[in-house]
Amino acid sequence: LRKAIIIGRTNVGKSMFMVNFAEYLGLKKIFLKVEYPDGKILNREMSLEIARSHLSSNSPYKTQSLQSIEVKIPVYKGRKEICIYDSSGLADGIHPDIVVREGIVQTLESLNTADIILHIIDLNSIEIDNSSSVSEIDRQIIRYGKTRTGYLFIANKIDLDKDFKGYMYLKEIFPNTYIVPISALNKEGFNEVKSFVIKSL
Ligand SMILES: Nc1nc2c(ncn2[C@@H]2O[C@H](COP(=O)(O)OP(=O)(O)O)[C@@H](O)[C@H]2O)c(=O)[nH]1
Ligand SMILES: [Mg+2]
Repeated sequence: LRKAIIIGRTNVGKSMFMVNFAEYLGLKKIFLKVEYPDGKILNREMSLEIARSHLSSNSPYKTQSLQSIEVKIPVYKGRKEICIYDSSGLADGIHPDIVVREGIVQTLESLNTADIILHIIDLNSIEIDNSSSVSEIDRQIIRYGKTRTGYLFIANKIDLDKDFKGYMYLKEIFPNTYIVPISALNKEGFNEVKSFVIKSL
């Protein structure tokens, strides 16, 4: 089974993207597999509404372990099953909480075995003409992405980005990186992501 992993800082909309993208691809229900850093695995079934409200929130580090869902994606002559992993957020420096640290280690380890890496940044956190508003961890992931196939840089919350100013600024500071603007909330830009995933399978 091909693996796609969603990574990025906390609160950028990773969990929201996973649930809404799964719905966009035709899922009517979420069968979530949660893998804890200690190896324990839990399977949970929930409606899309419950998944949205339980998995996505504005409290940081809501997602503390790897969680995944299997979705079928339409490809040439049929459908292919892929597994989409939602991960706990990455942060600069060393987080004081051990549970958070373990989650981060788990996220980084899973990068090696991923076929597709969907790296999400929050446009709402970008300040125009302040290049340090793009964190060091995001810059590192972009650099790492260049060494890999199947890497996509996604700029989320375009619905909050007035006149696409944040998106234009990102394009300016990363001129050699393909950036896909989306709204995970409103399911905008999903066709671009879907095409990329299909192309990478
Ligand atoms: N306006 C807007 N809010 C979003 C979007 N995507 C996610 N959010 C909000 O951002 C917050 C963090 O989302 P979440 O999925 O938990 O982020 P995660 O920590 O990266 O998994 C929640 O309050 C979401 O409702 C988006 O496209 N637009
Ligand atoms: Mg999350």
